[in-house]
Formats: sequence, C-alpha cells, structure tokens
Amino acid sequence: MKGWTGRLLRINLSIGKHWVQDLDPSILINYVGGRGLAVKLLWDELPRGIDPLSPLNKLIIAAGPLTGYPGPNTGKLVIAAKSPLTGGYGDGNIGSWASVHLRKAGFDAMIIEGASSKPVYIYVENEGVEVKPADDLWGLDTFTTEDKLRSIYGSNVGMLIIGPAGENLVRFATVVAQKGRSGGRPGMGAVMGSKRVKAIVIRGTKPLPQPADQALSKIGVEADLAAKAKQNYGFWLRQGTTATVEWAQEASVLPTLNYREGQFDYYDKIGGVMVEKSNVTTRSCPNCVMPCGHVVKDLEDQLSELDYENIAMLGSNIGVGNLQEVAYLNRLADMMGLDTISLGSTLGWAMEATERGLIKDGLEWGDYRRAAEVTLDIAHQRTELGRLLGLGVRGASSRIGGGSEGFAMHVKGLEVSAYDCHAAPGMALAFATSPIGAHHKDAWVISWEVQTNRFAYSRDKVLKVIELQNIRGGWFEVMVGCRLPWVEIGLELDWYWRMYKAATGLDLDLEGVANRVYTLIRAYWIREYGGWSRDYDTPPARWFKDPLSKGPLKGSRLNYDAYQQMLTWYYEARGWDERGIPRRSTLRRLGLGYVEGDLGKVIELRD
Ligand code: PTT
Ligand code: SF4
Repeated sequence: MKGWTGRLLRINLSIGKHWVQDLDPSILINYVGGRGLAVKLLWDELPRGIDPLSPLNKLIIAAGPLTGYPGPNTGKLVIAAKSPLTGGYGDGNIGSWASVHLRKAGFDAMIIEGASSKPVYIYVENEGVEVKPADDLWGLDTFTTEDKLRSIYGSNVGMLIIGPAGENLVRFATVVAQKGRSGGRPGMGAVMGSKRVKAIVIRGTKPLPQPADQALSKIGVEADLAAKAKQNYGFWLRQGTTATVEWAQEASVLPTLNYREGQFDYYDKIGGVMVEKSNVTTRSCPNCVMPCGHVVKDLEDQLSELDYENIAMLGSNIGVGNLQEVAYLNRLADMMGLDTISLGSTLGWAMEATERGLIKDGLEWGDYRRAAEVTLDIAHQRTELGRLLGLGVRGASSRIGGGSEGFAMHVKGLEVSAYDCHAAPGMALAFATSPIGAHHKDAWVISWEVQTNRFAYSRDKVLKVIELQNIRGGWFEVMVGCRLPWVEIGLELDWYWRMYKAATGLDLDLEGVANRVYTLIRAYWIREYGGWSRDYDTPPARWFKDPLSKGPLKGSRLNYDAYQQMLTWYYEARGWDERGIPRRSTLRRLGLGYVEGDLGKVIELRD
C-alpha cells in the first residue's frame, strides 16, 4: 500500500509484551485511518459491556495516510477508546509531534491494551519499545511532566501526557501535548490513567512511507500557499478561533450562565479583540500553516493557550468576565489534564445547583477563585464535591437528583460544546447526533444556520447536518488532518482529495467511508447500551423548556415535536430505522454485514 505504513504497534501492558502487526489493506481502504481505523479495531476487539476503566479497554492512537507529509495541517492524531464518560465510542483529535513521529517510527496506529500494575511511561523509538517506571512523574501536572521528559529525550520527540485528572480517573480527563493541546474529551485521559500510563514518548527516525505519486509534496506546498493567500488569513492569524466570542454574542449563541442565555454582558472583556491585545505568542500543531494557539499571560503571569471553547466555557458560561481569570482557569485545566468544555459545563451546573440549594458549600457564579479550587479538587478527587463533579454533569445530576437533570447540559453523557441552541435547531440536531456525544466537531452547522432561516426545522437543514458530518467527522477525522483551513479560511476541499490520491493512489469515496464509519459507530453505541432510544439523540431538556429570558431572541426555545420530525428525517437519510437502528440493508450496502450477528443479539434488526 502506498501512503500508509500498513503497520500497527500493539503494546500489552498486562503481559509486558509488544509486537508489530500488518494492517489488512482492505481495512485501510474502507476505514482509511484515525477514527475509522479506531472504531473498526474497537468493534472487532472489545468484548461487549466492558468497564471502560478496566484493563479490557484499549487505547487506540491512530494517524492517517496524510499524516506528516507536507501540506496544510497534517500533524494531528486521533485518540480513541470506549468512553468512561459516555459508555459509548469516544475519541478526540489532538495536534502533537507524536503524530509525525508515530508515522516516522513506521506505524499508522498504536494500541495500548491491558494495564500496568505500577505507574509507567512508554518510550517508542522505531520498533523499539521500553516501558519505564514513572513513580517520579505520577502526581505531576502535564507541564512539569513534559519538562522532565524533555530533559531526558530532548526536543526531537512527540509526547502524549496525562495529568492528575487522568491518574485519578476523572471521567472527562484528556490527553495533553505541547502544554496546550488537549484531546479526547470523552475521558481518553482517564483510560490512559486506568492503564497507569503517565506518558507516551515517540521518536521516529525513518522516512515517511512512499507516496503513490511523488507530486504529493508539490501539491502540499501549493495547498499551503493557497491557504496563505486566502482573504481571511491575516485576521485568522491575529485572533484565531477566539473571534468566535464576538460572533456568538452577536448571534445570541454564546453559552451564558449554564446555557440559560445566549449573550453575556462582559463578552468584550474575554473576546477575540481582547485576546489580540493580550497575545504574547502563538503556538501550533506540527505542519500548521495557520497557527491558532493564542497565548496570553494569566493572573499569575504564566502562559495560557486559549481557543474559543475554553473562553466561552470558563468565561461566559460560569459568569467570569475577565480574560486573565479565564486564562488562569484554562491553564489549570491544561496542567491537570481536564477538558475545558466539560469542566466549564460541570462548574456551571454546580453553580446553578448551588443557587437552587441542591449543593451545600458549592460555588457562586463568576467566583473564579472558588472555581479554581474546585478544578483542583476535581483533578485530585479530594473532597466529596470534587468526586461528584468528576463524574461530569450526567453522573453528578443523576446522583443528586432534585430536578438537576433538567439543567445538566449533555448528550449521551458528553457535555455540550460552546454553542447555545435555544434558537438553533440544526445545531441542536448536530450535537444530538454527533457520534461521540455533544461535540461540535462533527457538524458546526450553526454559522450556516444563523445566516439562513435559523428558526426552520427543515429537511434541508437535516441534509446540511449530514453533509457537514460526513466531511468533518467522516473525512477530517479519518484522514486526521486539521479541518480549520477549510472551515475558517475557506481552503477548497479539492486540495485534500488531490493529496489523498497522490499519497495512496486511490480516489476517495467520501460518502462510502463517512457513512460506513458513522454507521459502525452507531452500531457500537447500540451494542454497548444494549438497545437504543430516540431520547439519546435528543438535545438537553433546557433548550426545550426554559426560554431565553433576555436579548434580541428573548422567549426563544426549541420545539420538541418539530425537532423529532427532523430526527426522523435524519434517520431516514442515514438508512437507519425510526428507532435510530441501522437497517440490515444499510449494513450490507456499507460492507458492515459482519455487525449483524452481535447487533441482532441486543436488538431486533429491520430490513
Ligand atoms: C477539542 C476541544 C476544543 S475544540 C477545544 S477549543 W476548539 C477545547 N480545548 C481545550 C484546551 O485547549 N485545553 C483543555 N484542557 N481542554 C480543551 N478542551 C476542548 O477540546 C484543537 C483545535 C481546535 S480548538 C478546534 S475547534 C479544531 N478541532 C479539530 C477537530 O476536532 N478535528 C480536526 N480534524 N481538526 C480540528 N482542528 C481544530 O483543533 P478534542 P487540539 Mg483537541 C487549551 O481534541 O477532544 O477533539 O476536543 O486538539 O490539538 O488542542 O486542537 O475552539
Ligand atoms: Fe493546530 Fe490550530 Fe493549526 Fe489546526 S489551525 S493545525 S488546530 S494550530
């Protein structure tokens, strides 16, 4: 195979062995890499119903056929496992030199299985694997851990690290790289922690696999130049994703006070303009043509790398209207290895529960100092409150009850990313049908939606959600490059098809791959949940029940029946029945007939 290394590195910590396996070419063609390869491996290898934090879970680290080659933003990887936060399929997409080094070590993917009895870190240098004691690293934050490992291995390695949150199995612990890249929202850091792996350090010294066409480098360089020539490029370099704060305020979708409102009085104190003024440097993933990591100094004069989601969730959503305070909370999350979206949502939920008298000695809106204390408490699991909130909003609300489920902002257990959907039914559908829970990564339909008829519950909107899911979740997550050149500055998708063809010699069947991957992920959830309900594909109750109380869209809320109609259209277009279960005919058409047996054991399949 051209473009792929065609090899997988498997490390079993329980038996202390590792070995290299060839990847079946038909799997690479049909599932490509990244998320596609990950879900295929998890479906095939995980027994049904395992505890995600047991040694039976497997952590998949997967690159794709363009990873590392010259071209726009090819330095990312997917990290996936059965999620301890949702109980379904979980993944994240992280920028790290580990992606390029993995491929230069000769692998498209790596599986970590079993568990070590003691804290360890893993060092991979080409085929050589060493599992080393990590007693002196265990308990350290991700920044200190990176410094210590760099003092041993130098700068020419890639690293994936967990913080105390991952060690303590916090359900929304992530994996961190480069002191500010964080991936694996649905608890991939906790899965790594359950295996007692503090860090993975990779050094690859081999050439990347031969592409099918030597013109690949030329196409990649031309694509980089085309990105730099885009009209929006200069503005992007100044503000990156943080400009979304002002846009979200204008569109009344900026999550505010636990998604009660879509506008925040102090948005301009935490927005893109403020970030631009405060910026001290910019960071990026490998091979990035348009760096988006805007670094500012926080309250303690330390560096903190900001993106839109961090600002909205640790700012407006919890009532903090000061950039240095937001940056401080963000840095703590990065050091602890906590997902900022889930953290901001959980803190917002706890603030509302405190206000309603459901939590004693909780925390007040806007109190960043208490929010910082609680963040550290969650990461270290010190008190009852920290342990409660470490479960995420679904777990915490089901534990304390009292109606708190009604303001727990999640879908399938994953906290909603930073877009309020009281007046955005298309985005609500995108969150509710995202294959990992309420993440925006699969379909950020909201910018299109607010420019068109945002109040419509139309079939067109449903088809737009699917179109975006297939490109974003079904292409960028399987090829594993960063989608921002396309989304944010308008780089044409054709560049990616050309690069894929030059790397692999194959024409991309986008629809086929995306539908196959989406349907296999759906099958995985059904197998793990032991059935399915439309409620799982329905957004949080708050957006239906509690209208916006102020702003230009005052009174707006979602219509439940109209939403359910959209969901029915969604299922039809995906070839799933009205319960949300893939039809037999769909499974067979997509080459997924092999799941029928397992799926048929938990639910009746229809033709
Ligand atoms: C992503 C999610 C996002 S999406 C953000 S900000 W965003 C939050 N960032 C966090 C952070 O930082 N620290 C922290 N402790 N937790 C964080 N949680 C949140 O994680 C990220 C960028 C961004 S910035 C976005 S939109 C794009 N996401 C991509 C994606 O999902 N797929 C893809 N093919 N390309 C993408 N490009 C962009 O990558 P998750 P990263 Mg992230 C400080 O991982 O789990 O998907 O969650 O990986 O390297 O940090 O890049 O306004
Ligand atoms: Fe990484 Fe941002 Fe560049 Fe994408 S745009 S590759 S997320 S630095």
